[in-house]
This record gives sequence, structure tokens and C-alpha cells, in this order.
Amino acid sequence: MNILSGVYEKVVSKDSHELEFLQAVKEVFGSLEVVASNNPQYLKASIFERIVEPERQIIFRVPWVDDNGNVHINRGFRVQFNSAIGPYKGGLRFHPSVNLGIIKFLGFEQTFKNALTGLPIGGGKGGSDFDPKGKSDNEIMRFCQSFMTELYRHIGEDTDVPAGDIGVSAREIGYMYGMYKKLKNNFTGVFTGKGLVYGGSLARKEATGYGLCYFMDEYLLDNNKSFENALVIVSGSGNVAIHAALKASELGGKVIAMSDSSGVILDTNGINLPLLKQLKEVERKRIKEYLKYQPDATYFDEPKAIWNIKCDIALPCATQNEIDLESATNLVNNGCYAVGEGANMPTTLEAIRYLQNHNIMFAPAKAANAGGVATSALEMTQNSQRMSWSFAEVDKMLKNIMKNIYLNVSNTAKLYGKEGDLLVGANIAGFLKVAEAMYAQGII
Ligand code: NDP
Ligand code: 2IT
Repeated sequence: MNILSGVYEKVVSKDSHELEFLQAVKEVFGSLEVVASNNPQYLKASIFERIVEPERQIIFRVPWVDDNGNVHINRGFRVQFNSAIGPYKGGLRFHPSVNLGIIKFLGFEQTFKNALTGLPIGGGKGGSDFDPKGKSDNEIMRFCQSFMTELYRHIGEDTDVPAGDIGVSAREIGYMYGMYKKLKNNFTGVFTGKGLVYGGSLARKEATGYGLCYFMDEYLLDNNKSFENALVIVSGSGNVAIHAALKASELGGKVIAMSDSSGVILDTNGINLPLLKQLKEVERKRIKEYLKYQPDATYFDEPKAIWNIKCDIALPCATQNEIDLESATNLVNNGCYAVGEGANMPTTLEAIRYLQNHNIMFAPAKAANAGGVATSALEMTQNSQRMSWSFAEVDKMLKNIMKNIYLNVSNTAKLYGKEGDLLVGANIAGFLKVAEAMYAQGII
């Protein structure tokens, strides 16, 4: 970082405690030095300083009452990061670890990811430090309703369109959408990931995990490899992980390990995915319960243990920084040849460097997991047209979008003399689109 190091240092001095945000900026800027020196007009217009500053940040109180009548106060966030190429778009995360730095990193990443989809969506992210685990349906509903009584005034189908992320799926979106509709008296596509009977899109639920595998399929093929007979490990067992595991196995891979925040299951016969889906998605149980039905499987009570398992392809689909240098070293030593990021920023900077230095194929999140938000944009299109497309139609578009993202990021890497480095390709291609739009729109 030469030209850009001054900009980065300013971010550090302003937001020194936002570690995940600083990490995300450092990762992106690490690829952009050449873009900065080739484009003096962007420096003159302070595009780099502006792109790291969210357009708007909203922080609010979310009071709610539990089933025993106790009052709880959580903190709500929506960071409207960048609207240069479309309305703010990005998920809401409900997890006790949520803070402004985490939402800012997610919103920043989202801006470039959304640009890579080729669709007209800007970047935003939100959420709360509310923990949905162990809450009753009524408690979840009261929390979601309280959250919306503030958020509703900041969003809109052409302004800001939230969706799900960790801890937010169809149930939460239903409660939030219902409250929005009541407050606004307005039935619009203001959320994506909605239920199918009130405007949701077929294949949205599957899209992030499927899209990740479509992306990896292109990438593997280009390197004379494939999912066929590959040993695959997938961290997490939520929305992204389950659908990534299902598609990887449909494409011929054998998924042998998955995890949750408590531990890891290893089933060398290949995980029984319908059973896993029933336990996690329907019954909301801990992954350990899998052993009750598949006693031959093994359980490790440390989520990180998944990276010690020998595999060909690793798909981190749980959370940020889940693969650190030690985990990356284990993956390399055990013969893993490809890592595809389903989660956002699941690999630390040191771990990425290590993987790339050891010639491991590395598919960065902002390209590889863009299928979810791309399908959200397809949901928005269907809502505006008051139409709904078939599963096969949406899935075909998703596959095509993922192929185009792969071609775009790999060609961009080549063009900038970094053939095979998809991280650089994704950062440059995503940045250039947003920067061009910001530049054209003047100093705003
Ligand atoms: P879910 O809430 O459905 O699932 C999250 C999974 O990750 C759960 O299995 C959870 O375990 C596990 N997990 C969460 N935190 C930790 C942790 N600290 N350590 C270990 N495991 C953890 O979320 P999603 O599947 O939607 O999201 C997963 C990742 O994918 C996130 O990084 C998200 O930002 C990203 N993403 C999501 C998209 C989407 O469309 N949903 C789109 C693109 C990216 P437990 O049940 O024990 O909490
Ligand atoms: O990180 C992501 O891309 C998401 N959580 C999905 C965002 C969306 O608007 O569908």
C-alpha cells in the first residue's frame, strides 16, 4: 500500500476499534494500488476516501418483552454504505457478536459483491446484537416487530432492501415484512428472502450455497479438476452451508464434515444431508444430535477442528475469520487444493496469503457467495413485474450469473498481470464499477 496507505491510515485513526472493518478495507486496498496509479482522476475526486465512508449509519434502540414479562434492550444497526449503482442492498444479521464494526465490514464487502453480480444494487447491511437462539417464536416476533418500528422509516423498495444473514431466515423476514406492511400500508418488494406465498422467489433460499458451487465448478474445471469424487468439508450448517453441501454432493462430491458453533460432525460415509437438513433447518437442533441417528459418525466439540480433517475442497460457510493461519496450514498439509468462501470474510489475511503462496485455488467471498444477493435482485425484479418465475428459470439465471462473475474476475486478474489471483480480480472488477459510477455522479 503506497498511494493508498494514507487513506488506510486515516480509516485506522478514525475507527481503530473496528477490527473487522479495517481488515476488509486492508484486503480490498491491497489489490487497488495499480488502479490508483492508473486512475489519477479517482484520486483527485477522493473516490478512495469516499468509498470507505458509509453514506449513512443508523443505530437504534430495540426494546422487547420476553415471555416472562422481562424487558430487554438490544441495539439495531443499518449501514447504508453505497448507492452509486442501485438501492442499498444487503442482509440483516442477528447474533450477539454484532457491533458497528462488523456491520460496516459486511456493508463494505457487499458494495463490491453487488457490483460483481452485474445487477443494479448498491451495498448495505444491518442487524442486531439480539441472540435468536433459545427464544420462543413469540419472542422472535416481538423482537422483529420492535426492530421494524424504527427500521421501516429508512428502507423502501427503491431506497434500501434488506434480506437475511446469520440468524435471519424466512421466519424473521416474515415478521419484519408484516410489520413494515402494517406501518406503511404498502405491499412492495422491500425485503428479499420472503416466503413464496407473499412475493418470495423460488431458489432464493438455495441460491448462496448453490451459487458457491456453480462458481467453484467453473473454477475447478478451468484447472482440470471437478467436484466428482472430491472429499468436501463445509463449515456451518445454516442456510448457506446446507445448500452448498447439497449442491456439492449433487455435482459428485462427498461431503464428509460439517459444523455449528459448538462442534463438528465427521461422517466418512458421506453426511446424510436430508437428515442434517431436518435436524438443523426444521428442528433447530445442535449438530451433535446427528450422532443419535448416525452412530458411526464422529463429533469434535471444537468448531475449528473441521480444518484438521483431510479433504480436497473446503467450503467455509459459517462466519468471519473462521480459517486462521493454523487452520490454513492444516488444510495445505492435508492435501486440500481448493477453498471457496461461502461465508463473508471467513479467511484471515494471513491465511489467504498462506493458501495462495501454496498454490491453493482460492475463491474470495465477494465473488463466490454473490449468488444469494444476485437472486435477491432477481426477486426484486419479479416483485416489480408482479410476476414469479419457476425454480428452473431462476436457477438457470443464477448459474449464468455465477459463470459470468467467474469469467469477469479471472479475466480481470489476467488483465492486471495477476493471472489466477481471483482475490485481486474480484477487488479490482468490483471497485472499478462502483468507482466509475461514483465519479460520474460528482462529489456527493
Ligand atoms: P445461518 O444463521 O443460517 O447459519 C450460520 C451457521 O454458521 C450456523 O451453523 C452457525 O452455528 C454457524 N456459526 C455462526 N457463528 C459461528 C461461529 N462464531 N463459529 C462457528 N460457527 C458459527 O447463516 P447463513 O448460512 O445465512 O450465513 C452464513 C455465512 O454466509 C455468513 O458469513 C453470512 O454473512 C454469509 N452469507 C450469507 C448469505 C445468505 O444468503 N444467507 C449470502 C452471502 C453470504 P450455530 O447454529 O451454532 O450458531
Ligand atoms: O452477504 C450477503 O450477500 C447476504 N447476506 C445476502 C444479501 C441479500 O440482500 O440477499
